[in-house]
Amino acid sequence: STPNDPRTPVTVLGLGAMGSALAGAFVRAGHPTTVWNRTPGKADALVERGAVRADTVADAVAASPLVIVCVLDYAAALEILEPAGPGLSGRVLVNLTSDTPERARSAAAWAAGHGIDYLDGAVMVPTPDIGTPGATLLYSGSRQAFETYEETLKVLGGQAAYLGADHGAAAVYDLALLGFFYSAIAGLVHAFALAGAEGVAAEKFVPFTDAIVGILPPLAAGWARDADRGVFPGDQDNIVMEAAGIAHIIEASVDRGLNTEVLDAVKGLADRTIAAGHGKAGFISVIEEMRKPSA
Ligand code: FVH
Repeated sequence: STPNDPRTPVTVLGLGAMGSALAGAFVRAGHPTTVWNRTPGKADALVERGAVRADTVADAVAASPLVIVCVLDYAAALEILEPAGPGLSGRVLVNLTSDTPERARSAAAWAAGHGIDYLDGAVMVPTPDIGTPGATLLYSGSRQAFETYEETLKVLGGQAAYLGADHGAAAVYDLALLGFFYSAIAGLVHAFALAGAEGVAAEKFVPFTDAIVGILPPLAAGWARDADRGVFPGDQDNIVMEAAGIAHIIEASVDRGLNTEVLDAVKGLADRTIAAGHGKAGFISVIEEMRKPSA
């Protein structure tokens, strides 16, 4: 088969929740799929569906021109890949493990030293979304590898975005987006706790969160423009007003014996921004504090 043939053989190393979903999508799409995992039993369900279990990493790598790795972190990925380095030479390696941009760049240097065409990547969706047209996966590094296997990679998620030749770029986007995600879900859990402290069940409360979630897309687009320009108009929201609002949430939380660590951090950023003389600016102006190391 040619690289652009939808039946390109694919190898998946790592069969945790995400690796299994990735391999499952390839099997479903009709790709000859070879799988390997440190704990071999995790391949059983995939083998029943048509995947081929490799006994060793070397056998797994030898089976396909395109090798995907998705494990806990880059230390685990390199532990798996290093002994297989010579066998990977001349193949395309796509690393869908999450880690730091620095580790992505050093993995790229390792791959270059072994003649491996290396594409770094990040999965931006949960496992049930893998294999759907709307699923976003980010890639950076070898343009040739991306263009050669773009159609095959779209089996994993229809929104396959190539972010450029810097192998660290996908990890930068990944960590920035995950930082946003974790901060937001911590706020959501606090909201459940606060409503719950007054006997409001989370399931009764949750439909109202749509009002907040719906604000975010236009707000993000406008703030992105402000952040890039370094201009923070406070005509629609000003940070003195917002700091007062955050203080009310903290006070009500303390009164109910709830944890306020997440909101304390937000209030600290707002207070330092006001102290720096930006009280009339909008909330996006806290970006100046975000750009400094933590106190
Ligand atoms: N699951 C998700 O929803 C998220 C979505 C966004 C992207 N992440 C990233 O994907 C990577 C893998 O995550 P995962 O969900 O598959 O993780 P686990 O289910 O915990 O499986 C971990 C696999 O890693 C293997 N492993 C760990 N350490 C080693 C090692 N030293 N040597 C070899 N393999 C290792 C582990 O093997 P085993 O324990 O089954 O033998 C699993 O295959 C991750 O970067 C997420 O951030 C997923």
